[in-house]
Amino acid sequence: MDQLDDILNQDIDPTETREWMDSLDAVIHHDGTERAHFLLERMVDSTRRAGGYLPFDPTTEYVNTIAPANEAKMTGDAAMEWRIRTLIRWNAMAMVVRANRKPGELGGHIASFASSATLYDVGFNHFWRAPSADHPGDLVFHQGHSSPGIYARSFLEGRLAEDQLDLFRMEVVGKGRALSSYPHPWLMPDYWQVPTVSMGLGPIQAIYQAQFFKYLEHRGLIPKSDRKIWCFMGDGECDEPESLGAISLAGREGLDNLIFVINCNLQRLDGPVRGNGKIIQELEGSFRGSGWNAIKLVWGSYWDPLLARDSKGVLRKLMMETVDGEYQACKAFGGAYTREHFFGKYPETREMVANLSDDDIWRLNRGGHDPHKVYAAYHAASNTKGMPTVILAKTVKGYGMGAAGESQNPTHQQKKLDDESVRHFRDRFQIPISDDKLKDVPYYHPGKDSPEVQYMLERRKALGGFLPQRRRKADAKLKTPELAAFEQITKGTGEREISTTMALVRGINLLLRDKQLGERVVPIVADEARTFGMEGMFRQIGIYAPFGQKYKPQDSDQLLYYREDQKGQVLQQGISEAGGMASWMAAATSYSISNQAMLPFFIYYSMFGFQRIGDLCWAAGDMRSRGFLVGGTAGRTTLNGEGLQHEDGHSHLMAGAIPNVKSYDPTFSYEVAVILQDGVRRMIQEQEDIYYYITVMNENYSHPDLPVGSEEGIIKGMYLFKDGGKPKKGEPRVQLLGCGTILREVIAAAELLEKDFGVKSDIWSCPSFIELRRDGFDAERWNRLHPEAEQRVPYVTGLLDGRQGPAIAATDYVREFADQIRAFMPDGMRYTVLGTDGFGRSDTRAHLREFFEVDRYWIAHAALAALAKDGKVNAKDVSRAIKEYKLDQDKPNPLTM
Ligand SMILES: Cc1ncc(C[n+]2csc(CCOP(=O)(O)OP(=O)(O)O)c2C)c(N)n1
Ligand SMILES: [Mg+2]
Repeated sequence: MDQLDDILNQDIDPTETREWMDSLDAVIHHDGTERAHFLLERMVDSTRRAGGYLPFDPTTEYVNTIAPANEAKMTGDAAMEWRIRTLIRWNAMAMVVRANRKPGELGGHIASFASSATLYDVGFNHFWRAPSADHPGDLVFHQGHSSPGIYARSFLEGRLAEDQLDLFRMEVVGKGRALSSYPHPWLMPDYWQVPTVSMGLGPIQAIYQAQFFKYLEHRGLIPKSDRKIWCFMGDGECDEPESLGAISLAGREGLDNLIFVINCNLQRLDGPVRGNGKIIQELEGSFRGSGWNAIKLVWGSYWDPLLARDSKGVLRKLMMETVDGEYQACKAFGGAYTREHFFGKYPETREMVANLSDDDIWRLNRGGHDPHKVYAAYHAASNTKGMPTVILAKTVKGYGMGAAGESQNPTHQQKKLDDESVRHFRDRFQIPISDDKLKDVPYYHPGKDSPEVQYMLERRKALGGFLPQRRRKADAKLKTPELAAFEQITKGTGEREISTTMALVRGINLLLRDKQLGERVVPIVADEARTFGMEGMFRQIGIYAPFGQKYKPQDSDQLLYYREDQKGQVLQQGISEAGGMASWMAAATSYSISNQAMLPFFIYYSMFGFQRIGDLCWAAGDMRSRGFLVGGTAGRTTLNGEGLQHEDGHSHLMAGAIPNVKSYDPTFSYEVAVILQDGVRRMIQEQEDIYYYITVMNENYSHPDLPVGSEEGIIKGMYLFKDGGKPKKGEPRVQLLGCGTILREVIAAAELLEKDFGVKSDIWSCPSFIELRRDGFDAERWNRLHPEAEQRVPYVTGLLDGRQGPAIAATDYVREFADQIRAFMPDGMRYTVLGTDGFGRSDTRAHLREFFEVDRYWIAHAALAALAKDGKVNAKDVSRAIKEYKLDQDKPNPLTM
């Protein structure tokens, strides 16, 4: 039997084949495998040139990529590291089991870290550098639900105290000492750097972080270094579109600072990842096809002698034929089962293990549990040049959990080990805890002077310090320009009509000219620069291209040609909002990760932001990102022709759900300027952990001057745009509120009301209903808690108090948006809200505003209806408005259309 049997059986000339094979063997013997590879590639080339079709096969045999002879030898004390790892395993398990013996359903995971402990340990002991005077530090993305293992290490290192382990997942009572369920920089700002537990967000972020490191280096903002990004993820997690969605970018840009470690324990939450296939092979193909160096780490050292004896390739054939569901069963059912069902398939393989006991067969380990093999893979990955590396490490889910979970389908949910399972775990890892203490599952710390702890500390010292650790603020103190520097956009435009998008782009251009901040501005687009009038930046500051521009751009004879440059400043991320967002997050956290504060602007179609990539936006808040998201062409009726999928009427509600996002919908150029300047001041100068969402529109109109003294109101979310004057006694009066382009309809409605009905209005511009709501509820809450103190007045209430109602608000967003301030209307002031509830559609702006009932006529009508309810005008006046303004009384509710 020969591995080549199948092929040879179809062989028309076996003697000739044998001669070729012998020649190849001779080449391998004399000149090595690289030479053999070279010759084979030449032959493939020649065959292709002769017209042969030779498709690329992206997968290799189901064995380790690194042959034993080529493995870098692990430094350090392997026995000591095994001891340390057992202690980490124990404490990680204990933390979860103890949490789940308390009342409260706290949850937690044991099985995932059990499968990846060796993968982490080898990194911590030998590869991952902390930031220090000599090195900027590596960035490690941990699998979110492996956090107990990371805490357990910190506990042994003396960074976390025992009481803190008992506060795992008890963050309310823990008051800052507790340990968060998963990596959350918001909750543990000195510890975790990246939120990873929403599956897929770690990998996509890691890719764009790696790109951003190179960007900073190419632009000369940080020195070139060998720092790396290590991203751990699960094999099940790879099914998230974000996990593999950007890997081709990493291959294309040759991100050799990036290493993915995929923990292939063959299981996800419910069961096998690829029961009927092989996840490692599948991933190898995807990554190699995308230009990655794929290192398979399938088998541990105990397999080496068997594979060395596999001269006919039968074992390899068997390994390839066996599917993951069967591999899982082997680990679940043990040595005898494996002998029978795996090795027993062929006489040659059955014979191979004839003199191994069932226990020996059980001990045949997987690559991800063999520190020597892991070390060799990490060493190769760290030294790979010109391409990113993925390590596909085969492991056992629930390793060491025995009957309670090892390779069991439900193991992912196993968090309450019984006494017997705890005893098994102790015995398996030889933890020095006596039987009588076992029932409490106590933590075990060998003492700070123990050889184990000393070894750990020495290793971390050699690598620059503890990990994980997070920097809260950048060192450099940066000053932001005063508002006066934005005069170009605080001044009115006179007759000239521009959009708020243009105003914002001008604002960014002004920042680009700032001596300190100019180089820190990072404009990011997802193939929409022209949509937002930013193509001027192409020429001016260039588009980042890691290998420069290798072609003559088609428009090179134009002033504003498509200029790509290694030092380019614009990040053009192509049609990928998730990519643009991940890229923005890298820039927005650079103050922490690289001690370099940057000022990123990601500008996109507002509909494709919070709605499409909302989970990244949430993670960005967690991660304390600082920067501007700009929802371009916003508003349900303002982006008119594009129709239902493009017209955004709700992104502010989503932005408003993220606690540290400030969101604004400005109408006028000067509002954009004030918000921009204040945002830059708070994020760059004050280093506050907030980020901004600003919607800007593509509707052109003229803009007035910044009204004196309105800055504070703009930032707080509301200011008096036009005072109707002191009302005469008995004279009806309305308070009109609005934002975005619909504020202009509000202003026009005020004119109609006065001209046609003699009703005067006070007009309020409300750039942030979100900020108003937050302020109002904060005051309300405080008042409830301090019933006898002088009561605070919500900002909105204070502004409207003493004015004559009713109040009417209209915006280009769903009614809920402006409705957020209803609770803070002064007592007795009626509040009517108009908005764009319902699916958008394409038509002219005027038609859409009529359809959604937010144009000047509908606003004026709503004001009269409210006045009638208050008894200030007659119902007949309302009817007259309906008639004169030609409002269709029988029009169906746009929500239903
Ligand atoms: C977006 C998202 N969906 C679902 C989950 C819930 N979840 C947490 S872990 C997990 C299974 C993970 O399997 P795998 O990636 O193979 O990791 P393993 O635990 O096996 O190492 C799931 C579904 C999540 N955290 N994020
Ligand atoms: Mg898995």
